[in-house]
Amino acid sequence: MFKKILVANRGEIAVRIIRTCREMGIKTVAVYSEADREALHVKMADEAVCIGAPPPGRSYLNIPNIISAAEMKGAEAIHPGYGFLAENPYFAEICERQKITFIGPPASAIEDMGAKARARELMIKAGVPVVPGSPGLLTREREIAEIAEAIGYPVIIKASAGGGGRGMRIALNSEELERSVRTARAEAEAAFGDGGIYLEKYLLEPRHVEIQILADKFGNAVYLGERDCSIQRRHQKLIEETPCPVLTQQLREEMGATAVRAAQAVNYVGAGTVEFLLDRLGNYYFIEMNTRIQVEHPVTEMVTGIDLVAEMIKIAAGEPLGFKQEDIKPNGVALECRINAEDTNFNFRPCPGVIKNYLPPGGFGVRVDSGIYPGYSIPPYYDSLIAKLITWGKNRHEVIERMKRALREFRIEGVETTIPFLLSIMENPYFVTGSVDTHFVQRCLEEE
Ligand code: MV4
Repeated sequence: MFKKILVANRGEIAVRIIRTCREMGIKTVAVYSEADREALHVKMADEAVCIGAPPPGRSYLNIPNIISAAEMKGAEAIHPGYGFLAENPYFAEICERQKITFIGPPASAIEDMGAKARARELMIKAGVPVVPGSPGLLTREREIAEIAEAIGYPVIIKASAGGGGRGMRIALNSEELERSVRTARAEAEAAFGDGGIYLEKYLLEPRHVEIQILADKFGNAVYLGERDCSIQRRHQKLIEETPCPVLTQQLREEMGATAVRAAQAVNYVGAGTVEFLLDRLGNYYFIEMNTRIQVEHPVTEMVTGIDLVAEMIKIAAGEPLGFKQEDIKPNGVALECRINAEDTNFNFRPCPGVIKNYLPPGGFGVRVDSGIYPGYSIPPYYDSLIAKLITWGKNRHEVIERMKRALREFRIEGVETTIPFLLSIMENPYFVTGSVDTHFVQRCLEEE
């Protein structure tokens, strides 16, 4: 097992990783930008190294500085968390070249899944259901119209280099198609330096259901149930839950086996998430795979009792999975609310500032993952997630009542937060009955 790990991230996920390392007897090295000298992850790690100026490109994305910090401190492995360098195949490769273990999948798997059109092709080949659309990248203009005609409108044009909702365009009919394709290409080129696009049928009101998987270096792979992440706003998830309230046990097992097949098709190793869209008829379609630990991983931990960060570390250290599919028996229901420093009255604008008072909730079935503390000043350079509130319950009713109680207990003063908005969702009748899809927030709560 590793003696020392460098955590190449900040905020709640850096704290999350440090906690598990401590439980495993592994020393930690934090890295931080000049804006994060007083950050909690810096205080909690055994050692810390400043890696540059506040803008991410000059610190948390600065590969040479991070590699140097690892070498200087003698860290044998790097955990990238999520965002920043977590899904950068070059970073994974450079780590390995410098004889530092990247705690994540092989660079080739990141690459295969990172190019979304390529991922689609590989999934089709592996027999994983995908949304009807183009086989892979779109090339000739003529063929685009033909495919759209064949699958029927509306269609969605997605950037191959995009993901998570970035670089998408919907075309409602053949008149709109040419323009949508042109804009999508231009946007993809501008945003990612890669104008590659592909096409899918645009599904109306799907649910976003994702499967957590773990795979070791010996070809063993398991799924750890699903997360329903349908409650999002502008492609930012707000609330996640497990199990998905509409999945039957049969569908769950089928999607789980499919997710494992998807992972095996790219020789996946580590923790990963296979994203599906689920329609009202119970059809499910692969859309993307996230090759990292995700923000919403705690809900899976709460029902399975498995520490996903510990599993990632053990897998990276070359240990075989310590359990089989039949050993994984999810228990109860878990919810996660993402608490952002944002002013929901002003279009969710970020609200950096000093935390004057901070009193997190507690009690049975309540977990808080956060990187803030009283007196801490939230810098303006990074994303606005300041805490994740996770609750567990025997059933959906109990977990929602517990979440409401915990949201009301939570005191964060000094900055505006999304707590009141999250509470309003917990009280929304559509949410309470589980009747939501990816357009729920826009339809029921924004009405613009
Ligand atoms: C879709 C879709 C419908 N049909 N793909 C958004 C996040 C990214 N992971 C994929 N996303 C979607 N992909 C097909 N074929 C609907 C979404 C979607 C969405 C699209 C437009 C506006 C808002 C949305 C919110 C959630 C999901």
